Amino acid sequence: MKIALMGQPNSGKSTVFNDVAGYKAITSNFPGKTVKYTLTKFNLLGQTIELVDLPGTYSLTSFDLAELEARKYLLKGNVDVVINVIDASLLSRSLELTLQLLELKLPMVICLNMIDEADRKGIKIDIEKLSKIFGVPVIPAIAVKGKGIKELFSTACEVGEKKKIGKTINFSKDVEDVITQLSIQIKKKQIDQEFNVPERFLALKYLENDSYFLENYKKKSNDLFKGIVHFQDILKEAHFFIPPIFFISPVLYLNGRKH
Ligand SMILES: Nc1nc2c(ncn2[C@@H]2O[C@H](COP(=O)(O)OP(=O)(O)OP(=O)(O)O)[C@@H](O)[C@H]2O)c(=O)[nH]1
Ligand SMILES: [Mg+2]
Repeated sequence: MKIALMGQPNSGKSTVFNDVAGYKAITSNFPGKTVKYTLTKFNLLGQTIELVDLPGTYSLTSFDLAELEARKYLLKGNVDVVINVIDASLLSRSLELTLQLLELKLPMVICLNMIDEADRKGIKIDIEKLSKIFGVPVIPAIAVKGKGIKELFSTACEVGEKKKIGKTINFSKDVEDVITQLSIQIKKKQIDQEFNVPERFLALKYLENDSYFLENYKKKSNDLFKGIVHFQDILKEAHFFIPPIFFISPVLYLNGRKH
């Protein structure tokens, strides 16, 4: 089973990785690039786990080389489970990436790391509710002390075997309408299959003007490109959104929610 550690910089991914990898880790380069990732193999309950420690990413909307490489790695389609490592003491900021990862519809587990830091700051998190909202297991951990790591990986294996997918969080109705219309067009042209991502994820990326996905789209279908601009205009008029900021809105929505 192949498991990838994804999370924002400094969330503790490498600490989780080193806890299971010890001295066995192999550092590799992404082909042709100087960006490094680390790979290890270990056994868990009779199963061989291949674990990759990806570069820290603040979101999946990025122009930073390391972040793009991490995203590409996930999109290649051979990762069985994503462990999203988040810093419990910086929950709101961390969830921006979590919401985007959920849009990829890959089996996922959240490692709610740095529980000691959150405690020190007096932050209390309702783990069960968080897990219910996202539809994925949330495992509390203190990676520096090795706490929660065993449970994290046994849960990841279970999620990978059952191919359990989390929930996506809805935007407001008018935004959802635009996403749905664009998704239908993407599906019709089978562009989602080309990138091996859900059509909804692609629709969001196009609305954000993501250059990586946009380049290919323009070449294939210029009329659809015009359609994107039209949808962006509708959203701009109603929400004044500047594309990358768009994604933050569900986080605000979650914060405003009574937990
Ligand atoms: N207090 C506390 N510190 C932690 C915990 N886990 C990791 N750290 C510390 O947080 C810092 C960042 O950890 P890393 O594992 O390097 O984070 P990373 O996610 O790999 O960071 P990037 O590779 O830059 O994306 C290190 O100083 C760790 O010792 C934890 O559970 N509690
Ligand atoms: Mg690291």
